[in-house]
Amino acid sequence: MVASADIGDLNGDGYEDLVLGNPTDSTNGTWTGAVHIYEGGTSTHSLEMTYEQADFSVFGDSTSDRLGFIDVGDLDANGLADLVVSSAAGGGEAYLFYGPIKTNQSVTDATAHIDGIGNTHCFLYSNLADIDQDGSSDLMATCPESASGGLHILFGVAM
Ligand SMILES: [Ca+2]
Ligand SMILES: [Ca+2]
Ligand SMILES: [Ca+2]
Repeated sequence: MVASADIGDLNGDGYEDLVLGNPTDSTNGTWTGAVHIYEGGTSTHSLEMTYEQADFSVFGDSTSDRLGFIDVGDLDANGLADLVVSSAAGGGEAYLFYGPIKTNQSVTDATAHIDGIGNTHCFLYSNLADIDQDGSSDLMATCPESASGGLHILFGVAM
C-alpha cells in the first residue's frame, strides 16, 4: 500500500529519487511500516515496480507503528534533500533523516525524533514547506485530536 509519495534527491547524486511510504510493510513485524526509495538517474525502472526493487529503504521496528507517511524537503537548507517519516506509534511520531541517505536505514538511525502531542494521529498529515522563506523547509504537523486542536509548525534552521 502506498500511503504517501514524494520526490527529492535523497542520495545527493543530482538526480531526483522517488520516495514511497508503505505503512503496511511487515518486514520487522506486523505493520511496522517502511519507506522505499528508488534512485533516479539515467537508467530506467520498470513501470511495474515492487517494493523489493527499491534501492534502499527505511524500516520501522515496532509492531503496528505503521511507519510510512513521508515528506521530502531541505530542513537545514544545505541543498541536500532530507526526509521526514511519520508513524502512528503512541501519539504519532516523526523521524527526521538528514540527507544524503544512501543505504537501508532504521528509525534508530534518524537524526532527530519528535514525539506527538498525546493523540493518535499527530504528524500523519504533516507537510513540508518554507513558510518563513529563509531557505529551510518547515514542518507543519496537524494534530486533529490534540487539546489545542490543530496545526503545529516546526521551523527548520539553516546551517
Ligand atoms: Ca538521487
Ligand atoms: Ca538538507
Ligand atoms: Ca524556513
